Amino acid sequence: MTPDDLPALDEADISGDALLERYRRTRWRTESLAGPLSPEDQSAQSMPDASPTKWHRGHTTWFFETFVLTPFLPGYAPYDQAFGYLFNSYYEAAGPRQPRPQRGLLTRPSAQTVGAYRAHVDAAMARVLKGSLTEEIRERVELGLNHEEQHQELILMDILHLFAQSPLSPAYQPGAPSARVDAGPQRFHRFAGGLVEIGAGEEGFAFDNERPRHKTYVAPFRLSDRLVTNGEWMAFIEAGGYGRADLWLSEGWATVKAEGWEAPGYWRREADGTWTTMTLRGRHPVDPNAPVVHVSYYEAAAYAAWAGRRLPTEAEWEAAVTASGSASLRQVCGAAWQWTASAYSAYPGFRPSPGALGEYNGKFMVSQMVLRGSCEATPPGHSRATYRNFFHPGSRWMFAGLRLADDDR
Ligand code: AVJ
Ligand code: FE
Repeated sequence: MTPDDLPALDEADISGDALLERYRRTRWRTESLAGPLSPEDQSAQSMPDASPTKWHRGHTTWFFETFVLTPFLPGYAPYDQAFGYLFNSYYEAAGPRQPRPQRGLLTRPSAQTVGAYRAHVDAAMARVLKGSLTEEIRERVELGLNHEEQHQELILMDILHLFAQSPLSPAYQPGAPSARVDAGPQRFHRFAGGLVEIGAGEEGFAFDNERPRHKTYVAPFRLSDRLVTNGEWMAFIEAGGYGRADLWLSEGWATVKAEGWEAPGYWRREADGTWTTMTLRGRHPVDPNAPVVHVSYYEAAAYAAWAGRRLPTEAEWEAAVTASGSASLRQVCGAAWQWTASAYSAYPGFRPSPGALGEYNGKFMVSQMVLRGSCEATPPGHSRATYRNFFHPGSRWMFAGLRLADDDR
């Protein structure tokens, strides 16, 4: 049994007991995700952008220790003074840290000791959550839980990347790929646009980068009711899409050449000419009806150019999924993150929080693109219509695909 099998919690219940139950379930879910992985699986790092599972388990724990326990639990003794250096990810204000590309060199502490660290912090967090909670503590716990959910997805992305390097193509979760379902024709729905409101309002949890809610003008547009499929991507490959410079952004074309890209990440052409791909269930034939995943922004933009369409802006995406009658849009959440044409930057009026937590999202607002929706690896209930994911345009180890848009002409 995992926390996903339990009935959903009432998110409106803001009592300390409810927060403690959410805390326990989120922490347990991380440990459930690590459950199928051996200590060896958990300590390897396959590339600079990916982290070992053991590091994710330690870092999410450090987050609660640093931002809740140390400032708010009188007399709290950190589990180990050295862990600040090991498990600080990128917070300059929190001190120096192990360089990200070298997290895989941390053979110590062992996975078992990281488990003990988690238990130590969980016991102290239970004391905090059973005491009287100020608004500030509540907000930090809430942020810590949403942060841990982001790392739950990263655990799966990163382990897939690691396992894809293995000649054994190990399955994280053995089993058959999900049943093939006909994707059906692609339909473009019209949206009037106009002056729309996007971003998260004051109520409820949202990351700082989703705020403030604000007005923005969107010209009339059209948006596909579904994501681009693997079958459609094969047609792009067969049409020589990866060899036509005219379809690509300059940086994209340079990356195609430098990396030798000929297909989405993890795709491999077998001796019989068919495509297979690496999934969390091991290596399987590519399902032509499933949404394409593991494509970079560069590839998504080239595909859109080839198809005679474009990617939606994040405002178009959000306006469309929140418009009344947009129930006809399929694969909004859960199928794949969807690249948008929007550069990741601050909404008008955005102010990062003071202190180290102000580094959470704001300082990354350059040279990355926004993705909307969520994917199969996203924890249930984690994403929302205003959620802004972001990655560099050349990254493709996320479960990212695309939905096409067009001007309404
Ligand atoms: C939003 C997925 C790009 O991976 O750095 C984790 C999530 N933020 N810890 C990242 C995150 C802080 C973030 N992404
Ligand atoms: Fe983090």
